[in-house]
Amino acid sequence: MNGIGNITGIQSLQASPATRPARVLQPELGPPDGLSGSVTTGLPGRPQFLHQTSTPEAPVQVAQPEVAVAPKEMPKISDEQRLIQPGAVVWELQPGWGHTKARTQPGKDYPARGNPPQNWSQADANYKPTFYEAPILAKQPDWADPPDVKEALSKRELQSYEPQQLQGANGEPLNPKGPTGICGRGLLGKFGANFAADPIVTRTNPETGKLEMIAIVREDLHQVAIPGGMVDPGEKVSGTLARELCEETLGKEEHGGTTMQETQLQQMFERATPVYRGYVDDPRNTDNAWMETQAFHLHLTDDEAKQLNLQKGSDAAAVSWAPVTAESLGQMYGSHGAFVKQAVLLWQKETGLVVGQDGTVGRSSS
Ligand code: RP5
Repeated sequence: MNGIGNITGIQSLQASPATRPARVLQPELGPPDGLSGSVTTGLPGRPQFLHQTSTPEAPVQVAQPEVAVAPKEMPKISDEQRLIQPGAVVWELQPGWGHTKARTQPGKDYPARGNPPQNWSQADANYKPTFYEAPILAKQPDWADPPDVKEALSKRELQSYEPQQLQGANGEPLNPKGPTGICGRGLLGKFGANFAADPIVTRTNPETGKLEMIAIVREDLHQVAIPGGMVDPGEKVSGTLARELCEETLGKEEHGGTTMQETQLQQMFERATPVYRGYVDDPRNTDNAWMETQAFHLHLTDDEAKQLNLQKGSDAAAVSWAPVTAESLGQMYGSHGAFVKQAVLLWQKETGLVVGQDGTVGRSSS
């Protein structure tokens, strides 16, 4: 197995079929940390970030194109050998796509998903999703809503990056991408969107000349993933990105105070490239609770990368610099392969470099 897959070796809600459109609420989330100016415009295939309501906290940082640390002789990469074909759009990130795993893969300890209909308009009286909420939710942890949906939504507004927001007859939020075969919240604490952030950190390996990313093997389903995590209340997204990277890949104890390295990483994430914001095709998603994320890309110089001493931390069975290859992208958790593809697409445009199917960084031969 090539690429990221190698790191495994190192170490009661019933969704009502009668849906009605919910109020479209403008989330307060806004763009993170002064990055909004570079989010919406320009490049083909770049997702439009909806509901941009807040004002950036800092002036927009225009990322300078980074020249990758390249081997002396850069290989020529033909169009056929490219990881992403010229003019490609990351289809998985377009509206209507990216809802496969949430319909077919059960999360850890979840019941089987059955055979959910394709969309809500096909979810008639015959659609009977299985109710599942993880036992931990009965203990009402502080990161979760109260079990009664009406009580939960009387305390907060529903927020989402997705343009379509639906609610069932009892006010329960309905998955914006369609039915999943499971109702209730599953393992997710909040009704509706549960917000995460995903740091895509890459380098060009000076010895192999290949593009690599920091990848973990998740503890739950043992799939290769971006070391992302949930956004804490009131936390800046750059803070989440740095904290999760430290907790999952640099051996920092969960919520163990802010280290110097975390502060430096947070500053670095303030110049990161926004890659995606919206629904994640996560195996934990249900009809009434789902993951949404903001993914950012940071390409490190060799010196910067050397300063990171990768050690597996919370939620990670393994961590490694792993080559970004066509094969490894297809094996990643949730929509993570599509996020990394989008990051590579943008990075190529920014640097003029080309990434091959085996991760080799080079120049276009055309
Ligand atoms: C995914 O779940 C997100 O993309 C993010 O990577 C992750 C956050 O959940 P935990 O890793 O905290 O479980 O949907």
